[in-house]
Amino acid sequence: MALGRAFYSMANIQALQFKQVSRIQKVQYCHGDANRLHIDWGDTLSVTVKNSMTGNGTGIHWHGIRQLNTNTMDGVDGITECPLAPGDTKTYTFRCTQFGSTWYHSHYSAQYGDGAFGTLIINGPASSNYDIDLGTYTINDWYYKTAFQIADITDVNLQNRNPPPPADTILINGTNKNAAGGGTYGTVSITKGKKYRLRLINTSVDNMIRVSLDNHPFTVMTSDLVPIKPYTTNWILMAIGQRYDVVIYANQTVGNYWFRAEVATDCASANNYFGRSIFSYSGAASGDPTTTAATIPSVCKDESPLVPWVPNTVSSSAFVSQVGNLEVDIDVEQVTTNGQNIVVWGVNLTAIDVDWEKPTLEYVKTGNTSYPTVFNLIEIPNEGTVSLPTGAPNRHCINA
Ligand SMILES: [Cu+2]
Repeated sequence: MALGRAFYSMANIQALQFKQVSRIQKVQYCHGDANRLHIDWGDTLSVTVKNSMTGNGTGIHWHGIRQLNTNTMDGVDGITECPLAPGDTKTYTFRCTQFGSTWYHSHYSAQYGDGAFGTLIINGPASSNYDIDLGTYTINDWYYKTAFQIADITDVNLQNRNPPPPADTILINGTNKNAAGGGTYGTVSITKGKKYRLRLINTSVDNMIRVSLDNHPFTVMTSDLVPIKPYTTNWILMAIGQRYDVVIYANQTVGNYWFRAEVATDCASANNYFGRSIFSYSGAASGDPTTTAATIPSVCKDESPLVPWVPNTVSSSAFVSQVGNLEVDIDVEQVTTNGQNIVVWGVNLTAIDVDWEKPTLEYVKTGNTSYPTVFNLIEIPNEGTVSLPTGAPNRHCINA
């Protein structure tokens, strides 16, 4: 659906229908452009999701969105809700108290790896000036097998202490040419002299990815949903789920320039191919770019300096007084099913095993404190911040 200004209201009603079109078109789970949602900072977003699949549950998680007092809208199957059965609908309603760029995705098993995701822009102040907003620009790994097939292969690999299989290619804004020359490069039209805001999001399943636009350094202005003091870089390293908004100054010779997405092998990621798209100045002749890449970094480390535009100093004394160790690791459990051991993410030496029919939040709502051990609840003494480390591989499992 086309989202016009009329949709920006306190009763912002938008509809998404999840229907698997076909394997090849799996990024079109959400029809047309309806998967790009826009709203203003402070407004209440209301999205009705219909599960039109016939053999899968679903649920939509709003990545990075604070659900203060709206926990039931968090969309995490088995934790805050039961999966939507085929034919079910649910309306997610919450207030957007943050602003910037983010995404939403299915939180039903590995389903988002088949393309069940979209992007969300919450309009608000910016810490760097620009003329034109190009909107969201997703970067993701892509497998020719289904996400559920890849999840099974990954389980077997991990049992043998091997990494997940490499992805087959990288999609930029949902498209790329493959190694055999099939497919299409995405093209972004720009005009010399203008400054463009581009909202980069890594929606991968298992790949950390670096991106760059030849001859055009990025001025980085937000990290996730936090405006930062702008800094300039040729390449940005994006972990799974991360968002960086950048400004690109179209001040180069009129022509066509490669936008590059390269898997970060130094971050234990693996992909059989690479991503390319084209930024084309108005007035440029058509044709593939012949530009050269800036030197690519090879050390797996966070972007820096990430300095928030508005510092928010929080006392760490309460945190320090409660801090404890929480072991997070991949374990091969000595539980055998069909002749194979089970590979699990262990948090505090226990794997989580949710019950689709009895989400954790239901226990809270009914005051039932007899949580099964496999729910892996970790009690914290007081309300407040909990910080968990993340590691490789399958990082999004814990990031969510
Ligand atoms: Cu997420």
